[in-house]
Amino acid sequence: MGAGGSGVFVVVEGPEGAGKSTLVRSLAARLQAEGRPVVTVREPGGTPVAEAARKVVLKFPHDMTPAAELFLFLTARTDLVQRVIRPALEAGDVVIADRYNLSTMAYQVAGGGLPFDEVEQAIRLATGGLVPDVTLVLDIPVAVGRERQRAARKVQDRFERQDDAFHRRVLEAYRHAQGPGVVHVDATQSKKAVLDAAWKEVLAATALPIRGSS
Ligand code: T5A
Repeated sequence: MGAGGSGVFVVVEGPEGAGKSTLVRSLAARLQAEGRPVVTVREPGGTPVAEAARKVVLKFPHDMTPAAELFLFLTARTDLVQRVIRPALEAGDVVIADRYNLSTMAYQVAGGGLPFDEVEQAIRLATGGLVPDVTLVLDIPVAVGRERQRAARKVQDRFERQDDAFHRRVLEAYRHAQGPGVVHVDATQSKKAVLDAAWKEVLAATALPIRGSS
């Protein structure tokens, strides 16, 4: 188990349009069907403070420095961790987060050019060192993910309007991500195949005591 108590902390990561929200919903449904209490969150967001920070960082109509973005994302994260994620983990729930620390490393460090070590320290301060048990990194070419967003008629935020070079740096950062609990999943597969691959990893990495999983 991670640093958060007796629960299990699962994070879904990846570039734009990779299918993160879709996978979070389907993983939660499968866990709930197994009788497991689940809390889902999305970053940035999930508390009044975090939603306020989300509105500014995603919708502000003018330029913002990567450092200003960083602190808005971390304002959101620290409140979400303290008010929602830690209490849920302490209660023994499975928490599934749509984005977390790796997004900051991909977008603000690889994309925006902020220094890795200092951002890592700032993240540690914001989260109290809470790290996921499993991080599912969805892999998809930039063009395919953006086409999925277009097809879903998603209104673009400040990051989605960045150029292809920015999004390629983000993708490369995700592709190089490694460490305890980090698993890469081919997100160009069907939704069911992505869910099945993710489910196997969640079970293997956390040894969830779920019926029919042995
Ligand atoms: N950000 C965030 C930072 O810069 N730093 C940070 O620290 C954090 C936390 C958040 C933005 O903030 C940035 C990154 C982001 O730019 P957001 O609005 O929360 O933005 O949106 P995203 O996380 O980018 O989510 P998207 O909705 O764009 O993408 P998802 O969630 O990956 O994709 P999803 O599930 O909505 O699916 C998109 C479409 O594809 C279809 C779905 O049905 C949907 O239509 N789809 C599939 N189609 C075919 N095959 C599959 N396997 C499919 N899976 C999904």
